[in-house]
Amino acid sequence: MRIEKAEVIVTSPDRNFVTLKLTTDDGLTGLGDATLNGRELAVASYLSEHVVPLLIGRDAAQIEDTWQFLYRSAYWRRGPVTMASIAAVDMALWDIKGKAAGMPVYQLLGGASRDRMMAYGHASGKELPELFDSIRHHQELGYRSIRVQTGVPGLESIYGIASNKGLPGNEGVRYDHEPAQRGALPAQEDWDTRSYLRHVPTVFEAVRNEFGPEMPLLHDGHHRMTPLQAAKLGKSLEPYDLFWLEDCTPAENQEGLRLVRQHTTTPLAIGEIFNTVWDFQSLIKEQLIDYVRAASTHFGGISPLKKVMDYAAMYQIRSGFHGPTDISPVGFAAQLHVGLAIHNYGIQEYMQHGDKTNAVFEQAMTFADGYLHPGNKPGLGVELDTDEAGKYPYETAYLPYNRLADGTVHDW
Ligand code: GCO
Ligand code: MG
Repeated sequence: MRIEKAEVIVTSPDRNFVTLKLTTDDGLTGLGDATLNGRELAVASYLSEHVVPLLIGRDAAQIEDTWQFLYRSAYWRRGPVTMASIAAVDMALWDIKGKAAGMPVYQLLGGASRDRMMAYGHASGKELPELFDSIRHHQELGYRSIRVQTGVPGLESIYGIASNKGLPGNEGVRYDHEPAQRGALPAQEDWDTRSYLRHVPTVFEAVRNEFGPEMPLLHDGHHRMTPLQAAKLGKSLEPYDLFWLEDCTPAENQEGLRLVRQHTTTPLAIGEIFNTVWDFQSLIKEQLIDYVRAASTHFGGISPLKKVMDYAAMYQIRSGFHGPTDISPVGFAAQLHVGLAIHNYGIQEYMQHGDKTNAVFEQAMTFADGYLHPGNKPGLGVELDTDEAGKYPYETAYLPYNRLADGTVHDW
């Protein structure tokens, strides 16, 4: 079974997606997600200029060998563009292997370790009443676990709030198509860590008073704090029993997590911008985190995701894979198959794609009562409608960025 054709498809139904489609000489097709939010065309070009020529004629059954070949032969290792490209190839080959075997990919990874997978959704509101409405709305959609983000007094526009902007029809309720905004330049948001640190505990107190102690609540710090500030936030949130505090620091400074860990028992999740198993090496070995936030798409695909989770299992660290809408339905399916198969599944972020995206990508995945399942179709269970995809050419879109009150650029 040889790879005969490799196509890179860029489409922008609700947002930009980069998809790799491989076809074998016996007519099987496989899909892989290579979407890198705000830098999509760099990955599309890396794939078409440098990877596609290497794939033609290769044995489609050799997933591990192809991964190692693309990783090691490039010499220049890691980085989001390279790893998203390798991820797309890896996923597409798993998809083909599943179809060849007549089995969903999770069967090839060891079979299901559970019946269904708990998901969490994104509730947000600039003020408490909007936030409470958003939490109720998510409960009505079936979510049992909910991420909570709010505005901060004095700050006009910040990460994670649906009421900042939003597509027509989705304002104030969903954050699904955010945060990348179509347009020639990135939007500027503002930030003040001290105001944030004062405000967030009052929000969680209000949410617990309104919704009770039971519901798992999550929060994303989005890389903005120093280790000391993150330690302080973790401590001040302890009374509200968070499921996790995510990306409390930028995490390039991995030693900083030791300080956070020594000061708080709030569980920590990190890794959505990590690209390889090695980025997690010391964080897992030193037990500085509780959840692995990698996404199959930015982490080199299904193969390394399974490996990092097996390593994490030795330290009782669980999965919390990155599942925003900038992971395409293909990348999302890939990590659902991993999540169903591993023993140390934790939770899956699920923001829900828009209708146009769902028309481009036909999906076997299901979401019911707050739980996900990848479905039982052979392979990943996702097919791409090329006619639909062709209706939506690439549109320039950038993620926002932050400035402090004095004009300094800050982590977004
Ligand atoms: C999350 C993430 C996203 C990112 C987005 C950037 O926890 O889901 O932080 O909201 O900001 O994926 O492209
Ligand atoms: Mg995040």
